[in-house]
Amino acid sequence: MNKKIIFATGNEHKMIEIRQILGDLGKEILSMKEAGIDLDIVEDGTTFEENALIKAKAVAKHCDAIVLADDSGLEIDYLNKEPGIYSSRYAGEDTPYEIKNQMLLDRLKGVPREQRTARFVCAIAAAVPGKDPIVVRGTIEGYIGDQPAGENGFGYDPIFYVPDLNCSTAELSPEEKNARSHRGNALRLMREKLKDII
Ligand code: ITT
Repeated sequence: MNKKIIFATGNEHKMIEIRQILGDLGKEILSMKEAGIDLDIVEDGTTFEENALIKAKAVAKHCDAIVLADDSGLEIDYLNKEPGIYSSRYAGEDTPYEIKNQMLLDRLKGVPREQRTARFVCAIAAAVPGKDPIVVRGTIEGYIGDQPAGENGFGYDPIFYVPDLNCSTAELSPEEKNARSHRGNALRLMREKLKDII
């Protein structure tokens, strides 16, 4: 019986969402850093699902725990689904998001609202000792606004707007974002799949 879940991420923002949603599985949830695992994993898959599996399997080799990993990103339809799986590397890994977001806004200048559709995608993979790997996908549909708004969240949140609320996901509280986000939806699917087998 594994008592721990290790989530293969170095992103502290993700860990907050993960702990809130998977907390009721009754397992200790650790980030890779908290578990003392320091790996540089090459995410060379061609889909979110492949990359999530690559990360989960790589970490699972180094521990005897349930390992979860996600790969997520923003797909903008007008830009042929860019930045997609390259979301964190778009315009350079270390480029501040104010600049990355402004670059995307510039590329969409003059494009009408109905052609600014976009979605956040999150694939989560689970490597459970002795079981077949599990992969799930969650999404949230929205559109790219005309300007950044909001201070919450991270990454592309200030430019990603939720149609029925007409505000960006950076203007939502963490609870409001979790309730509808791609990662929230994927984590809830994963929680249902895991709860019977762990
Ligand atoms: P790990 O690989 O260590 O988990 P990461 O930040 O590089 O951290 P990803 O490879 O999954 O994570 O890249 C996802 C990128 O997509 C992330 O850096 C953001 O730019 C964007 N993204 C994903 N989820 C997001 C969200 O909820 N809000 C805003 N941007 C998000």
